[in-house]
Amino acid sequence: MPAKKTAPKNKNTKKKKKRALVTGVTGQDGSYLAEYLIDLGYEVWGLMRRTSLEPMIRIEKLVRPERRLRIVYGNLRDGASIRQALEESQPDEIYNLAAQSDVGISFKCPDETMDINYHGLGRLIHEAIKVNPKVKIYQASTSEMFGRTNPPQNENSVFAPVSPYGEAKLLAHEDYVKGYREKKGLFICSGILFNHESPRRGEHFVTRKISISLAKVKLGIQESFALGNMDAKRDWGFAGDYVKAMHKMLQQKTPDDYVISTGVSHTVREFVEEAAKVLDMPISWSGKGFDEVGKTKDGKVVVRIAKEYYRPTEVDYLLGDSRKAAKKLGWKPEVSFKQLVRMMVTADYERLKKMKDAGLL
Ligand code: GDR
Repeated sequence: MPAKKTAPKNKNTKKKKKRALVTGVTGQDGSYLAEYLIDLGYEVWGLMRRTSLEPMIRIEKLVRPERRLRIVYGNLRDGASIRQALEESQPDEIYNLAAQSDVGISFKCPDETMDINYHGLGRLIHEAIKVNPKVKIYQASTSEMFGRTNPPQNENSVFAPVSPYGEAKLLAHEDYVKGYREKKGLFICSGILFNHESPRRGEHFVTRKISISLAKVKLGIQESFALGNMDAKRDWGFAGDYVKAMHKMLQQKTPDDYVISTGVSHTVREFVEEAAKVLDMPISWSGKGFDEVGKTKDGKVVVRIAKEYYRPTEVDYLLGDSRKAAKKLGWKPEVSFKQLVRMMVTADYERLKKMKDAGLL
């Protein structure tokens, strides 16, 4: 029998690696996304601002060096620098995660927040379509755009932001995501992400502040800590789950917007309670308003309220309805609230314990 003919091996038929540019790569989401895309076989470029700090010192903590993240310099506040970064990285997909992302700080720096979160996306789009008109763009939108709209919030809910952060993100969503998609045919998606946390969360966000502070209390490094509004309700998910949704959005035939959330909401107070339980240090509350305190079983006050952590205007209740993402993207969160709290608290406790044992704290 004649031998079956096999096609000659041709090196040129090797599929070209997809290229992704991630802005905000040093942040929580950027680091998870970069790792995820590298594992999927992407060539990943991370946009970083030039600073006097040696960048690899910070980035090594976030993305393991053997995964070969490529760094390109640029700043969303400077169009020319973005252009150079795009020319060098030649991305098929751009994930715009860079932002002034602290809602509380946005009241103190509204102009800077607007410049990065709104105009920054405009600069990125203008340069990106010159370099590659077919580029696909993911924009990090946010549940803060819903502001005071009643829960549950989904893609059809009214936007009513109450912070400079939420306002800037909403303008970016309306003018650049919807505007460029509808009028110019750009492939651009908004991920309307509800709060998403992890052991890599910035230390000023409330979940990480709680996990670090309670771990310090447990280890005897700190006596107590202060919080602001503990009645605020948030729909907290795991950032590692959420970056998968970002990628899925850009793999669809048509660009669209998606709410990404868990559909479960808790108060800040409940987050404290759950975190304290993980440390086997249950907390009970007494007093009201600014006089409320959280005490351990032996009566030690470990949580206080401080006016300085209240915001001029607050988003009271966020609860996402991400049925559209489940149906169209096949996306669902995998980590529950309890698992998330345990993950964060355990990571901080173990890290701080090592430092304490080594005499560093
Ligand atoms: P948020 O997150 O504003 O929802 O935005 P944050 O963790 O800062 O606040 C959550 C809620 O906790 C209340 N709070 C405190 N917040 C902080 N940071 N520090 C405190 O001491 C404190 N005490 C109470 C806040 O008032 C608020 O109600 C995050 C950011 O990541 C945004 O960039 C993102 O778009 C949204 O989540 C989805």
